[in-house]
Amino acid sequence: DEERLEWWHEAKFGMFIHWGVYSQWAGKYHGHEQARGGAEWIMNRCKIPVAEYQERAKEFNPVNYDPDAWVRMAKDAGMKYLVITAKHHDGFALFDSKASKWDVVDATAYGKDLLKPLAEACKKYGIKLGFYYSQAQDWNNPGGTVARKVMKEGWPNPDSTKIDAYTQEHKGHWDPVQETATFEEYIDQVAVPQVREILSNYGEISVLWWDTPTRMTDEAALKLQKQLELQPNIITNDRLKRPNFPGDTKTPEQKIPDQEELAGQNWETCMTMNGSWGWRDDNKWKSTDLLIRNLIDITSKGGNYLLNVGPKPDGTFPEQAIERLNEIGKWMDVNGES
Ligand code: JFZ
Repeated sequence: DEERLEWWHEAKFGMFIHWGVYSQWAGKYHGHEQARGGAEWIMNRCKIPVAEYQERAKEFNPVNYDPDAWVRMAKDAGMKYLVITAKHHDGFALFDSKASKWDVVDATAYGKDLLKPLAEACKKYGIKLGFYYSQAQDWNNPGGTVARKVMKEGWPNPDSTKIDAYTQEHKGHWDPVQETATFEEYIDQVAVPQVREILSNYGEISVLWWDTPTRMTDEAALKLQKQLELQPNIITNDRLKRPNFPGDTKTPEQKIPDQEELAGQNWETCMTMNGSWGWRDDNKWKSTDLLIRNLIDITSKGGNYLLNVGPKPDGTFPEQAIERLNEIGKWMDVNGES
């Protein structure tokens, strides 16, 4: 088991990529600036109807997508692995899926698998590839869950005029279409087949990064975990279902633990470069100096640093991200190991 994690410990530094059709909205809905949370949450935060969200996705056309350039930027910054959102909470698959029409091939103008050429580029440059998959929370494929925290009493969603009796009565859902299947049907007909697809069609997959185990059952978690056999050396995090599916790695988010806190464990701090995982231009960009200090702090404590980039809808990295990656690379040339 320790052998399986050897490359991961040596890697220390990786790139997280949050990309999907939410990048089209960039944190704005009908001129309204999303008030809370990352831009990848816009559909939920602003309670965008399923039909409207999917209508706009038809225009998604990242003609400037150059995965070769993405991977080179990661490599030049000293990163050794990359984890991309194969499917985030909006349920949109960046890959060609037979299990749902809500994928890049069937639902967008682009019409081509986005993960295939990325997998090829990773292989070419010797960068390990991982997939993030939102297993429970899915706002478009019927039967997927919705995080309940948005509807807690005393914490109304400032973005929405629709956090009302309807969402209260419908476990956080805001569109009737979302509940036209059961969670079990969603797991069997969408999540399990899709996890099989991403673990079968893209060569070696080194990481499966689960997220938000909202209303997961043991039964569903077991079914999903079973699929990991398709990639015997894969490493997974602790977000499949808590607390009885611990996975291999702990995932402190946006924070660096104290020396003692996670001593002796495998952990990875994931962090944004600005105030959002998905693309949004805000004035919260962290300085390169801070990013490098974080890297030093984390790795000196034995952790990994998974630093996020949120690409734009045309397929390019934000200039602010490119600038920071370049500067980190320059620092690596002097101070990195290899
Ligand atoms: C989740 C997602 O909802 C978010 O969009 C992003 O993908 C991020 C990496 O993961 O958000 C979380 C998950 C866990 C915690 C906080 C935000 N947490 O444990 O504090």
